[in-house]
Amino acid sequence: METTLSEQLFARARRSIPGGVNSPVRAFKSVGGTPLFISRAKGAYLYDADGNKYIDYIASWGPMILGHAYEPVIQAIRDRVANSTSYGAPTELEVEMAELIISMVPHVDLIRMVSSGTEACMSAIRLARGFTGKNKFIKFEGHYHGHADAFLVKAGSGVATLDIQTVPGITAGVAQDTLTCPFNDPEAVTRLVKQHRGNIAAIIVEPVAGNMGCVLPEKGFLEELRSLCDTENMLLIFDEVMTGFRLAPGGAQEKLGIRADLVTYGKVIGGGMPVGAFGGRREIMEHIAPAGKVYQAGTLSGNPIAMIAGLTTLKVLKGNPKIFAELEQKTTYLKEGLQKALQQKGFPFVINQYASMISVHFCDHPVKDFATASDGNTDQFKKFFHSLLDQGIYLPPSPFESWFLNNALSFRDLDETIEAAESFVDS
Ligand code: KE4
Repeated sequence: METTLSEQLFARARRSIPGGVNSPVRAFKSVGGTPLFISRAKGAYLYDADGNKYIDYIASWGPMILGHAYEPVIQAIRDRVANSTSYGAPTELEVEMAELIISMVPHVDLIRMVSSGTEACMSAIRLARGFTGKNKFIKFEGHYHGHADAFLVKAGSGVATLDIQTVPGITAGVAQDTLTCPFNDPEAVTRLVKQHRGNIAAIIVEPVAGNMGCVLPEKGFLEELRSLCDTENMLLIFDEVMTGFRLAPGGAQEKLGIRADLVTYGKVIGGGMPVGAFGGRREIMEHIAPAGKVYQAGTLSGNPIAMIAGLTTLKVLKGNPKIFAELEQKTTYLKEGLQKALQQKGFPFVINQYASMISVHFCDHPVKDFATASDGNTDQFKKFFHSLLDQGIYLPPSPFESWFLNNALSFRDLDETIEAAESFVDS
């Protein structure tokens, strides 16, 4: 691929933006090479500054579930933007959005809009602390809940990609209240709870992990977390920034049949615009200011343009629930095709899939937590990533990320992806 303009843009960007990007995972640090500067996108396709076309498996890290420039979303934004872009005052759109989300997901009576998944998760932790009066919380190694200080302890996504085990700037005072243990290890969680009995406000978990590749909860694990939270007076927080409105209309709570006390959302609910949200049952959420004293705020929270983009996206998903089954069917087709394409190449690999989340790991063992996700052949992933990129297939540039399918992907696109994997040579 000719990528001269991306290379020139990256050199220019590095002169004014740290690392040349506004979010580390975009920098291709772990796969090497020059990040592509995207100029436009439509449906399942991205087009870079040099005019190269790519089949997109990032979907803006999840939001573009309907595909890029989905006409009803674009039209809704066009119609709304003439009425100004922000007021700093309540609007009917925010009420409609809250009512729509509450109608789609279980166990949420009240919901607060914010502008990112990070804000949603950090607010949920603050609320859990304010509601229970306890300071500590448990997160799992390799799970990523955004870049708030308390979460940057053994985190996934870009933190794992850049292998930053201890993030400078996170004080001991903050880190001491963040307890971590391996995902899918109920004994480790029980030991931690016993060790800190009476001091843990919450357990926050990605119910299906997407930030160390796609890693599924093992049978009974989430049920064990639910039971521990019930017996130890802790809140179970499902971080559904990725899984929400992707796995099912009601997200992981619906798909897995597990009740969370608080749930965080992001990505899909903004339709590509900056939106996050956190919600739960009334007795907890009523502690949030101004109803209660747990302060949380945001200038652009519930922004009307972001709301109309998210509302339009969610209405399409609510009105066409078959989209979830279509996405799952396409992902299963892709997994089966990749399985066939790679299995005769003589090197070990594992493909994890859950609904429309999927990841390929170059290793000879199951990937069930951060330790096993970290034990893959990263050089082989780099070569695989670039081999497919050179063939017009744009995968997430890190082995510590889930791929995200969008529903604009055709079976021809999937076949092209499988054919590209067939021609991958681990040279
Ligand atoms: P944001 O603050 O990036 O909107 O959301 C943070 C977040 C919270 N929870 C989960 C489960 C998430 O996956 C994320 C963000 N996901 C990454 C991709 N793995 C965002 C991409 C990026 O950092 O640029």
